[in-house]
Amino acid sequence: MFVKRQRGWELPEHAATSEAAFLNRRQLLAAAGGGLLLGAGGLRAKAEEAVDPTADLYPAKRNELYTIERPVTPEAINSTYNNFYEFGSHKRIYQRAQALNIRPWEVRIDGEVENPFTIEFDDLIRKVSVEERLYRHRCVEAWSMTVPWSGFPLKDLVALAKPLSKAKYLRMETFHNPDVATGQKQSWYPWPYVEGVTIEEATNDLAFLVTGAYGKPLHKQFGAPLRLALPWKYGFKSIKSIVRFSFTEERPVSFWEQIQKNEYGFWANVNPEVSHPRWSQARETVLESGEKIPTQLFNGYGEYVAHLYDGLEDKEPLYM
Ligand SMILES: Nc1nc2c(c(=O)[nH]1)N[C@H]1C(S)=C(S)[C@@H](COP(=O)(O)O)O[C@H]1N2
Ligand SMILES: [Mo]
Repeated sequence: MFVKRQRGWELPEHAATSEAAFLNRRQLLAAAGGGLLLGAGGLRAKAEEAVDPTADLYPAKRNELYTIERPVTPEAINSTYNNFYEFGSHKRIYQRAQALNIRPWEVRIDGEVENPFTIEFDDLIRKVSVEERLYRHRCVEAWSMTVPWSGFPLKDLVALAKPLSKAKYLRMETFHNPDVATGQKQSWYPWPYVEGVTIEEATNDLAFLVTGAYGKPLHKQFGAPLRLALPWKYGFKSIKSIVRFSFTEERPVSFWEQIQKNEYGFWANVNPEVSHPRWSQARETVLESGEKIPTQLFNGYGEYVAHLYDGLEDKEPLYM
């Protein structure tokens, strides 16, 4: 059992959203003017970008099927306000995250597949086709942003993996290295970070494996070199810095689900009408403006994904 103390996910709504509200217009302008917020960590990241072996893939061609109805969140804001508990349970982890070594980066594919295998990230990315998509992102803490992600459909990785018919779920795991990611020394968390989806969700067109953002290889704080984007679900489902994909018969237990399952369930589909036990999900604070806007069912992606949940409504807590 872990010791009872004040933790990030236990903050009341006003505290959970205060940092988003705190990014006021003046800071937005300061951030836009010269990328000053990036600091030393950002400069180091820039130097590494120059030698990134995937740099030739960016900017990737935009897939116009995926559009947003509000402006893209400025990179300087989005890349300095991150949830990445491996580097700390607050939002200002971008400098610490630069300690993550993302080369070489091996990805393990195992479980119920024809042949388990390990592949270098740089080989994996050459087996797929990278495109750009504009996606909304809605954190369970009631803030949101819009991002130009680059990457490839998760279903393309599923196809490479060749799952057996008994595989019903895909379980994903983040790296585990407490020497580099000091948040992982906090032993009351069930490291490594784990997330999971059904095979139907994994092969839905919207499920996107992210390798870049803003026309460049992914910043470390975004979960380089490989993270997920599931824009119809709360942000914690979009696992960062993935090292392992396992196909399973049993439903995997997610990191947050293990910590507090009545607040952060397996399904976690966005729904403005289903409150978090400690705050309303009806509205969201736009990261860059502090504006509060209505939250949409499935974060506005119902036409793509609503059918995945037909017949499950009364059986499963789909929105928690
Ligand atoms: N491994 C890992 N993945 C993670 C998290 C995390 O702490 N660790 N945080 C999640 C949460 S709560 C959100 S909102 C998004 C944040 O992504 P961003 O920092 O790129 O905005 O990442 C998700 N993926
Ligand atoms: Mo989140």
